[in-house]
Amino acid sequence: MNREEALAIVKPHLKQERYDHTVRVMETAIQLAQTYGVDEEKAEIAAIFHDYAKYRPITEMKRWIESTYLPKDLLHYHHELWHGPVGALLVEREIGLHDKEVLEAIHYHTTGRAHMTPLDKVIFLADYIEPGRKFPGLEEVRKSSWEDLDYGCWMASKNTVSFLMSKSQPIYPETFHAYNALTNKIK
Ligand code: DGI
Ligand code: FE
Ligand code: FE
Ligand code: FE
Repeated sequence: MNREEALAIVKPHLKQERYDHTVRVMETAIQLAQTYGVDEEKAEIAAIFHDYAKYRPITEMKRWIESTYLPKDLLHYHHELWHGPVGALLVEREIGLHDKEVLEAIHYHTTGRAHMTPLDKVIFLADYIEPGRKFPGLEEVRKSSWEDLDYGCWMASKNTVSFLMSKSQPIYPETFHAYNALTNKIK
């Protein structure tokens, strides 16, 4: 599957603004992959499909979580966290994409996880820094992202945790696991 084929497959599943975000994540992910010696084709395909399940009805995502191997604890957290894991499942089932590394990068793109792979980090960070994003503190993260992949991910993860805490939101364990593992990794 080449880039054009993959984009054509994902397009009908997304709104225009989300499709435009996807293209920017793809471009950013390829640049990060080139910078850090990560497989560019895997970064491209994972980026294209990372938000594949973003617009599935909440009830459908809930059913996929209940009826498959997906972690049941997701059901106790915000449904915004479901589209990554459900997306990985559906990209495998509906698109027939079986690359485990790509599927895991899609699965964990929102929360991160402990001991993220380089491909996980590229997708997690590209989703955070793509040029259409506007978060407080983003310019600093953008700058670090091209100097040190772990440091960039750590800053993105730290910002997300701080933001959620400032809003008194529950934080999913994997989000903390990502933050803790990255904190131990940077010096
Ligand atoms: O799908 P996107 O909008 O491109 O981005 P995303 O998949 O990274 O989702 C980002 C949202 O997920 C953002 O609003 C922060 C939220 N989020 C990330 N980790 C957690 C979380 N929300 C809660 N409640 N708990 C988390 O641990
Ligand atoms: Fe997402
Ligand atoms: Fe993200
Ligand atoms: Fe995204």
